[in-house]
Amino acid sequence: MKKASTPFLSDGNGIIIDSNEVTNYKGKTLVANNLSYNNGGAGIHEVDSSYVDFINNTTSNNGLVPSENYPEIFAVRGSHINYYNNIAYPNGAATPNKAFSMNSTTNVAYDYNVLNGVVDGAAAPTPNHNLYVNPLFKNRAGYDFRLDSNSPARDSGTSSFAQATDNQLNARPQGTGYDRGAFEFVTSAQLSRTGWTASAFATRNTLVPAYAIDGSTTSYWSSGTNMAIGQTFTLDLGQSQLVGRVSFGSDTSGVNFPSGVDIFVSNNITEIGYPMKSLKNNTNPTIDLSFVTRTGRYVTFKINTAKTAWWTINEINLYTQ
Ligand SMILES: [Ca+2]
Repeated sequence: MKKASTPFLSDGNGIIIDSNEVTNYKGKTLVANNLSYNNGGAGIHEVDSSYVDFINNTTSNNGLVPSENYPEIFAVRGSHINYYNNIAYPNGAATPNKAFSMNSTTNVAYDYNVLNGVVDGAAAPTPNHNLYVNPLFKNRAGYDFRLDSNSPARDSGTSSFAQATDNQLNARPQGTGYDRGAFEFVTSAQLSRTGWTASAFATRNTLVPAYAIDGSTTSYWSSGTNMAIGQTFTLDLGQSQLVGRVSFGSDTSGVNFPSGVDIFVSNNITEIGYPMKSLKNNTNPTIDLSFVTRTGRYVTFKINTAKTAWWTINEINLYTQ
């Protein structure tokens, strides 16, 4: 952004807690489980504020305004501030490449963070559990800031200030401990079909929705009508579970599969939110889609492209990721 005092590009922070001391706010502030990336200013910025906890945030690729060289996490004045379990990974364009910068603050505690860049103005805590290494995101260039299976942030966070859920409202901790960063690592596993029920907008004679979840790829559900936008097929998993990958095939016709389908994971069968994945221009009878793992009881498949063919599903497989 531009402002009167600096009539050029400046600032533009992803998250800023600004001047709560000035406004006399006396309560606590929690900033947790956020992903902040590709901002001109800092990923997370605190100015003239007190009693703020920054927990389990991931900040990366920020400080993009060349003249400003903002760090990923920037603490300026203020007091009684905690930084725990965060990941800060500068974009590489700034000089120096600052992960964490602090000036004129008092009573600031920071530990158990992954700080993959310069730290200035902040004495290292004693003992020091910060890691000064690459956090190993799943795909940083592709903006997938979940943790790679080899990430040093896995299970290495502190349970102090621990959050019960992560950025996707998945339960923490998974594995042997709390992770650092916004996304708790989810181990890949296939979900059991026990307790599942299926329903569909329409059914062809005896080719019922249950055939899509009976464990056999030869039996299938069929709509018996051409595919039109908005048609749905819904799985009720019986209870909330982690879902991050969906695969399903069709009958043997070679045509009775969606050209386009949206996948939703939700805990409310009617308020299904935004799609976790939106497939279009599909020509493959076998569909396999991965997305950020979400906790939900209902998996909804919704046609997003009309097609002159029946909709069939021979067998649905779900995975945690
Ligand atoms: Ca089947």
